[in-house]
Amino acid sequence: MTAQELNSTFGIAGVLHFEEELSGLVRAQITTSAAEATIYLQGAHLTHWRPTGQPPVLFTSTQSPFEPGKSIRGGIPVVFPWFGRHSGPELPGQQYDMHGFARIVPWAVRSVSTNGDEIQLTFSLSANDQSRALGYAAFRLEYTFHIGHTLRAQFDVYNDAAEPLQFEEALHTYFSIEDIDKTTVEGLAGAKYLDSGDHFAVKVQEESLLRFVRHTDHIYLDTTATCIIHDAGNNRRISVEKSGSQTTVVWNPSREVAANLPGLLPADRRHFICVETANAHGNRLTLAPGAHHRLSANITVLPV
Ligand code: TA6
Repeated sequence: MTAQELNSTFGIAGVLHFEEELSGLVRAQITTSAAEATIYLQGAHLTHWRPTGQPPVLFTSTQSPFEPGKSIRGGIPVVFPWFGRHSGPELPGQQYDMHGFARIVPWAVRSVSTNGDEIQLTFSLSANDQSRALGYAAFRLEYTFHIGHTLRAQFDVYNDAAEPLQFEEALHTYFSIEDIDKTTVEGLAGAKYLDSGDHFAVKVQEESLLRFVRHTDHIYLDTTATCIIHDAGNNRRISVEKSGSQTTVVWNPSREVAANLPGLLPADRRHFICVETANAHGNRLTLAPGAHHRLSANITVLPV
């Protein structure tokens, strides 16, 4: 659907408006008394959420590409059906992009509804020629954002195939923080993790507060805990409460790594951390034919 068609089907005067950028990407702009938000149809990618009275909660890079087929750097990229590099058998002649294809293809808007000062938008993506060529023939995704004082992202995977569906998934959320040196993450004490920056060595988080004193790319397994980001520079805490998720990924690149990442200024690393609600590596999921799985994250800003 074009932005014009989306506006006539789903638009709400003063609250929800769709617009097309020069690149051809279409985005939804949302403004309610509780919050404002922006969602691109490509990847059903939420790039901005700000509860009223707060600075933005998500980081999106000023250097990010906003172009068809390119991943946006920031917000909540959705990772499906593989996390990181593709690890299974690959079909000849196909390109297996980092973190899967769902974040770089256009999704459809399925429904919009309001409830008090909260608005809900549901997006969908089904198997198509492109996914079939990669070996993913019969799945359905439904992704709902509940946008209000709290942000709830709900990601549903349905297996419509006669075969089991194996996949990884993540809401690869980039949080905006004032200063990485003043930021800690609580909630992962005692959890086992794979250290991606150290050849995926298996380690255990000893400290109750994770500090960012070196390159951090940790894949915590078998954890369902709520994480609290202490964003001391902004005088706030951000709670990430999750369900249907056994993996939490925490990522903040070193200056050297950040300098080589596309769509990012080296100095940006001071102003974001990713705390990702996921099922990856040893927590990858297998859905029986006809089965369904829901992953969700509730993000709330709390006072110090
Ligand atoms: O989730 C952490 C991670 O897998 C890192 O290893 C890092 O590469 C990051 O995701 C970003 O990936 P991207 O493909 O978006 O550059």
